[in-house]
Amino acid sequence: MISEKLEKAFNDQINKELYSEYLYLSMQAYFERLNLKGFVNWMSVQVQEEHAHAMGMFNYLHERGGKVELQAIDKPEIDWESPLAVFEKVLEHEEYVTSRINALMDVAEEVRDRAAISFLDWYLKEQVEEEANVGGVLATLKLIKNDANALLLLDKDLATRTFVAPVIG
Ligand code: OFO
Repeated sequence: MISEKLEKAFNDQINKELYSEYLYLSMQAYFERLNLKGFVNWMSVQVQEEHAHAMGMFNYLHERGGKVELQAIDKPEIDWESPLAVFEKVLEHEEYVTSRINALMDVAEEVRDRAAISFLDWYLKEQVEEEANVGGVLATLKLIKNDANALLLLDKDLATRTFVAPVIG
């Protein structure tokens, strides 16, 4: 059985993951408006990943005999200045999520829940990957600046990203 304190921390993180899904869905809509279909694809994969992250914790709480308590999801931003501004926001958001996963790990350590610590290890590794992935796109966007042709080339590249359902835990 999971402790109440850790259960609450997991529920808070489920909300953060669902908010991430919502934020990236809003970014997907932004790229639809710009007709950048590769960026749309990249975001749609991101949306699915965030949903999988939330569901990983949702299922884990049940597995541990905990109670899932869904919370209200904040309204995400809907407009950005440029694709570069979007990816700056994505990186900032992922760094925030990493800090929240670390805080969740702190609670698991505090209540000495070794099973949860081992489960959360997957999320820590995933965050390293996510930040690197986003950082790569951001670096390219910084090089591109206002070059429309280069932006369309990147769009082509982002169209190749595919969603692979993660095996969590
Ligand atoms: Fe769930 O990793 Fe992004 O936010």
